Amino acid sequence: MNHRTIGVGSMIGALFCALLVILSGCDNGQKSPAVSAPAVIPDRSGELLSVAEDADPVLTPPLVLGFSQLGTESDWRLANTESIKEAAKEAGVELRFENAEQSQQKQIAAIRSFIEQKVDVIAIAPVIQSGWEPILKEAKAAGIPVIISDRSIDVADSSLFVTFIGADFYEEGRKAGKYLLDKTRDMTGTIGIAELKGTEGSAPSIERGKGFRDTIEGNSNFVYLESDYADFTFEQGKETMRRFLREKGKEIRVLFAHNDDMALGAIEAIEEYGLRPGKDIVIISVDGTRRALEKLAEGKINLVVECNPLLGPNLIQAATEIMQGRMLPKRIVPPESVFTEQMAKREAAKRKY
Ligand code: GYE
Repeated sequence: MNHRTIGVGSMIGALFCALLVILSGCDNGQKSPAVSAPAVIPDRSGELLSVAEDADPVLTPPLVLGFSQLGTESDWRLANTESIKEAAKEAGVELRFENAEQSQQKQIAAIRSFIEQKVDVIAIAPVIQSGWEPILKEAKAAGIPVIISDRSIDVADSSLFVTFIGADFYEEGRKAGKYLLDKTRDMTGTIGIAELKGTEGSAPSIERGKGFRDTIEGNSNFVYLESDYADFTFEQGKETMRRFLREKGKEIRVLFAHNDDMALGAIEAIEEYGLRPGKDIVIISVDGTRRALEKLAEGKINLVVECNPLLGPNLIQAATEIMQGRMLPKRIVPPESVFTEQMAKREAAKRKY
């Protein structure tokens, strides 16, 4: 048996909590059977029975969380993974981690394997927005609660997941657009925009793009000269920006990059081309990684809209609360701001990722 041993104090605490849950009849509104206190998890009833048979009630299993991460494409993603691993470790949660390398098929396979393993909770950072219904139905049928983390999904039946923990990408796009309106208010003539979009079909790319467009539309000075997907990576950002410059060269006055890595790649392409990033071309980016804040401090990026990758503590807390039968909000949005050139130096110095 691989159950962890806990102290007598925690055992009394756990029994007390279990009793409270039973007495209060509390639930989290989910049909999932895994909604009671850890001591009475139905999906693991076999194991719990064996605890009783062994007459060794000081043993309790750790919460098992299966997490399907979408990939390793950016500094944001690496910080996100680190945050989740750290938070799980601190809370004594057993994390089963799978990296899908940008493939939805791999994510679906990982989720199916988590179902077979009978994990307590499944969390998914979904690479794209659509196509999740069938596998989420399988998880629901198995009684395993699902948390959506980072990127939103497009499903008609919202009972297929317990909560979505992630940023408001539309608002991030709006912040970028508002800054541009302000920054260019004294510019005359046509203002040519290039846009580096993230992964096609992904929530942050769709929403950031929309928030930005909705905010600047109505101002007839703006013209989209170029807009293409660069998969949120440095390399593709650089390659795609090289092409934009070859095609539209000096007409480009603004670059909106949907993340920092693509902006950093684009900066190299702009310098190669002989223009000054941040001066000849206004650059707006999203995330707030240290490398981007350093470029902001150098004046090579003009604004970084923050997107917070440190979702680990929220995610682990949500998984724990689900297992305790607590009610969770359907949406949990981390606090986020923007970084301007003035604040960049100070922020870059204390940035961990
Ligand atoms: O902005 C980007 C990453 O989903 C919010 O994905 C995340 C985005 C983030 O690759 O850097």
